[in-house]
Amino acid sequence: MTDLISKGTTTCEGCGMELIARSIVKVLGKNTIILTPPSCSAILTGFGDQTCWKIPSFQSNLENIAAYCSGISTALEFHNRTDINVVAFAGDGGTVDIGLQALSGAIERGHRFIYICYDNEAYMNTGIQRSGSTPTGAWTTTTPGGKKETKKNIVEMLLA
Ligand SMILES: Cc1ncc(C[n+]2csc(CCOP(=O)(O)OP(=O)(O)O)c2C)c(N)n1
Ligand SMILES: [Mg+2]
Repeated sequence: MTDLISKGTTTCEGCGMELIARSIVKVLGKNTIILTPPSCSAILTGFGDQTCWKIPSFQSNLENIAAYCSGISTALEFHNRTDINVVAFAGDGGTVDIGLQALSGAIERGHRFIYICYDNEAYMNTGIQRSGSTPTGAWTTTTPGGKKETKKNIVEMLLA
């Protein structure tokens, strides 16, 4: 089976996000459009004309990956292309905090796309700041004495 992410990416050694990404595209295959927001996953999408993906990819803003996916899936539906997977591949900060409004809107409207949140429980790409998904007690650079609040239950929120 062809690897749909090139070798020699610049993610950190042993990065779990990269392994998840490799598994996703292995399962979904090349009929997939993948979007990433600013996050560690954006390293795979790359800069300018350089990318690690061997499938169409797009870099959204941190606030709006679900809005981009809504638009792309609606356009594909218009052209009767139900054979193409649209995938959002976002971190916890881009999902439970900054991208939550767009995700809530997309779910409420019922768009057809796959949303995958790799939850590494902090804003890692910018230097381990606390997110809504950081568990209680966890150290981050912005919670040096441990986080006081609880981890947001995003699944329950979206079910509601
Ligand atoms: C509106 C906005 N605020 C802040 C940033 C800066 N920023 C870029 S990546 C990032 C961290 C995202 O964290 P997460 O979604 O958890 O992904 P991870 O870095 O952990 O992979 C932040 C805060 C941004 N790009 N846009
Ligand atoms: Mg994160």
